[in-house]
Amino acid sequence: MTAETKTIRRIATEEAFSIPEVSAALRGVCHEPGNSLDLPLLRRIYDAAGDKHAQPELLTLLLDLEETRLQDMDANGVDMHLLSLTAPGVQMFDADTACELATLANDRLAEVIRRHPTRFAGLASFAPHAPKRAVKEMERAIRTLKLNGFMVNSHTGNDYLDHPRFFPILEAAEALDACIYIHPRAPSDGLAAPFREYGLDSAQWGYGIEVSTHAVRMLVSGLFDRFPKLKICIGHMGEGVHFWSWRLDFMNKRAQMRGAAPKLKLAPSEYFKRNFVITTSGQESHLALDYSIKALGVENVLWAIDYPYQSSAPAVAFMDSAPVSAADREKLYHGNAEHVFHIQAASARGAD
Ligand code: 1DF
Ligand code: MN
Repeated sequence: MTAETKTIRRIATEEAFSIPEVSAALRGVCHEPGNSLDLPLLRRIYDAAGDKHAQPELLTLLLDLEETRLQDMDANGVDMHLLSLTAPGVQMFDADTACELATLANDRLAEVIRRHPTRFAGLASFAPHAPKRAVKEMERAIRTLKLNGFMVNSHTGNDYLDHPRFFPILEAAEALDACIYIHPRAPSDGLAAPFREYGLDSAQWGYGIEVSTHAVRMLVSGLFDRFPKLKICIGHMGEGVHFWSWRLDFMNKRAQMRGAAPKLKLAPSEYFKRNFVITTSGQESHLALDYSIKALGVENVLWAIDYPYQSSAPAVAFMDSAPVSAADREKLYHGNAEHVFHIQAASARGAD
């Protein structure tokens, strides 16, 4: 660390946790019949006895909030984790179980934040497949629990957020001025076939294709004309979406002209700049960071680790050594997160 980076406030924005009740329910999902592409990863984490590539240590780290995690944060100069219930959240449970477990996870999240208000903030979960109850929980999470936004793990029952059944959720997020973080899960059933080999199901490739497809569906669907103030966050340096900006805009115009896509007020890339922010979770490339800042503006890029799936030290080293100005590093490390997720600025809080 240099003198510049030693005292900088670091807020990591895609940091995963779980609670025993959700973890037990996910173990149950591992034993259900079906061919969901989320199962290989779930089995490695939650059904360790049945998998020769098991990673049970991940579960220990996910369930821990106040011991190893705080030590890891202290050791690496990480001030705050913006916590979220790890993927796939509650979205693989039946609607009743999903509502119940989302409420429980949000309550636990609010409790740990109350105990450590300078170390943790949190994104609330809800059950997208029960939109009416989801809206109630969203309102409770922001107004009563004072959480900082929402986490949705991509598709729900193979539907994406451009599906009108989810509009009440988007309307609520916009009205609450609360950002929805769209985190990956494995590609939906219709997208899954080519991802079943070579370990492509999850973070290597499938996660990015799933979320970039989700984001593009939202961008070209017209929903940002309906919900112009809706804020969406995606990780992994924007899942590659802005690399395609020129071609997406050009080809979307053609699709509009032949009547295949709805007419939009703005080009897809303009909605991406206006309505999305991205994080650096698990994508520690200075080249990709530089491109992202140039394409989207530094205000739209937030730092993340993706703990415990990625290690803190290299994520900190990546951002400490990024070739950006001191002012931009402050934005990337905490200023943008404070703004987007309504996290109190350290200066407003006083020294501690
Ligand atoms: C992995 C990666 C797992 C990410 C995650 O949650 C996750 C992984 C289950 O590498 O197994 O959130 N990620 O965001 O890249
Ligand atoms: Mn993640």
